[in-house]
This record gives sequence, C-alpha cells and structure tokens, in this order.
Amino acid sequence: MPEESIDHIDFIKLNEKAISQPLVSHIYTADPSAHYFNGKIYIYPSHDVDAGEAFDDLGSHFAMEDYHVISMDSIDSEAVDHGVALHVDNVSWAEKQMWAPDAAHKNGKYYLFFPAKAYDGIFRIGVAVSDSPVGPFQPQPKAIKNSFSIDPAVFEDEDGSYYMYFGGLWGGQLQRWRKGTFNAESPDSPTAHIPKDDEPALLPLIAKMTDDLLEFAEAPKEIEILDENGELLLAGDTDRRFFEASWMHKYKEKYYFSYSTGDTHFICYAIGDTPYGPFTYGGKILEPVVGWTSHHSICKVEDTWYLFYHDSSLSKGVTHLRSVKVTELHHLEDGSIKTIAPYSK
Ligand code: FUB
Repeated sequence: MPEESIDHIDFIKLNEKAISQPLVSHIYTADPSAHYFNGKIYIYPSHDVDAGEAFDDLGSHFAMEDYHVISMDSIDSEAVDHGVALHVDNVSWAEKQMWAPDAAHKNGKYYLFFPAKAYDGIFRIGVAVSDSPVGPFQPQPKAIKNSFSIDPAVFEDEDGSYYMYFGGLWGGQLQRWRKGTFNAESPDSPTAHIPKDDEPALLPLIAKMTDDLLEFAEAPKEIEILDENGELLLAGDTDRRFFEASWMHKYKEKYYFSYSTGDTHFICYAIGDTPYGPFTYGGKILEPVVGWTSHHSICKVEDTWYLFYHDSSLSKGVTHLRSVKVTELHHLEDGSIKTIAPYSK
C-alpha cells in the first residue's frame, strides 16, 4: 500500500478501521520479535528514527542507531519501554543501520541478535548478552563468523537446539551472496544479482547455533520454499516468494516458517516437518499494512497465539516511522492460518 496514495482524511478513516492500535506511541518501533519469557511478554523491535536520509530501494532511510526493549505483564496490559538496551556506538564492528533484531533466553542469560552494516558497507549479524531480558546488552567484539545479510530470527526447538533463520533482499544484500562471497558490483542497485523471473527465487538461510549461542555451529544452509507441486517458488512469483523477515514457530509438531514478500507487502507462511524444511507454501497471514515494509513475529502467550506486526499509520504513512501492534492469530483445523486483514474492523 504506497503511502503517497493516502491523504490525511483517509488516514483518520483507516485508523478507525484498524484492528489494533500502536503498543507505544512515544517512540516509533518496528520489526517486533516477541517472546514469552518467565510469564511475561518481551518485544524486541527496531527503534525507528528520522535521520534525514532520503528514501531509496536500498533502505538507506532506515538509519536506526539503537534498540529498546518493550515488556507487557499480559496481552492487555500497558506496554513499558525499558530505554536503550544497546546502541551502535557500543558495537565495535558496526557502523550503522541497526535493523530488525531478535532475542533468545538460555540458562538465565538473554541474547540479543541484530543485523548492522559494518564499516565496509556489508551487513553482518551480531549478538549481545545480558542477565536481564530488557538489557543493557553487552555486545561481542566481532560479528558472528560467516554471518551476512539481515533479519535474524532465533528459534528454540523442543529438544533445546537453537537455530538462526536470516536473509533479506535488496538493501538486505542477500542477492550479493549468490556466489558465496560478497559481490560488490553495481553498489547502488537493489535488484542487481536478483534471479530472473523464471528462475528459482532466492532462499532464506538457517544455521544451528553453538551451545553458548554466540556463533554458528555449522555453515548456513538455504531452506527451500516449495509450491503445491513440490517445485521451488520462482523469483517472478512475487506474491509468494521470500523477501525478508524470517520467523519460525512450531504448532502441532509442524514447523511454520513465515516471512515477508517485501515489494508485494504480504506476510506468508510455509510448513515443514523439520527446522531445515523443505517448507511447502501455505498461504497469507497478513494483508498489506500502511507503509512499504511488513515484518512480524508469532508468539504463544499461555494458550493463545498472537501476531505482532507493524504499520506506519501513526506517522501517517512515513515508511521508516513505524509502530508495533498485536492481534490474535488463529490456526485452523486443517493446519492453515487464518489470513488477517489489518483494517477490517
Ligand atoms: O527495519 C529495517 C528493515 O525493514 C527490516 O530489517 C526489514 O525486515 C524491514 O522491516
């Protein structure tokens, strides 16, 4: 939904129909990774700011510098901002663009995983550790070895293994890694190195984490997203192919990999039998929201599943000034997920 097409009056009408309102409105927040740790909800979002960078398809206008953690005692209670949990100035390897993070909890420690652009212009993924779920987090001196691109999502399986899913196209640079090393040709083009429409789409990656959650325990592997005929989704299938915003949740012994389709603005899901897939495309979770990006997480709180997501309605459509929201998510009897229309109240 391009923001330019909506005027002020339309925003008032749209917001009246919105199924949920921003969880916090004193700062802009996006890319919410929600977790239920020790009976409380913790949201690890990006902290959107207007740094004065012009909009471009490489996402230069997403010039975030720090992370805040938001907590809620229950799904209906006030969302509390715990202030700066990590700032780019404290991360020795990172220069800028603190994009969508995630967090994990293990043995009393909390781990914040975050992508940022290093001084050579290449996105890497870092990790920072705290004794508290709300930080402050102490960053590791170097990015995770062999990490690249953006949007880490760390999933804890029932056997105690942790896996990181990651990757993102265009400004997220995934297409530059097709030959195994960073391809710096055509630096200003978001679409250079993207496969042709009739070729398989680029795939997200997975890597099992080491026991201390500080490194990859294996070389990252691609995960396959297949269509109803068992064929890889094609690059031209832009309503369904992976773009960014990986997330994993497990429901009734099945693994649900969900993601954003980027330039077509859907949140979709695909189902598999193992954390590594392959995953078969299942459908849409969320219709387009106000703003260019869509990014989500799925979290079970007691017996109810929720979709945390964002939109740009509070900023009246400014793509890089987003707000985190939450709504209930429904798994249907046949294993599918009910599609959510964000402005249908
Ligand atoms: O917030 C910056 C980027 O926008 C994220 O990393 C993407 O997933 C998109 O939401």
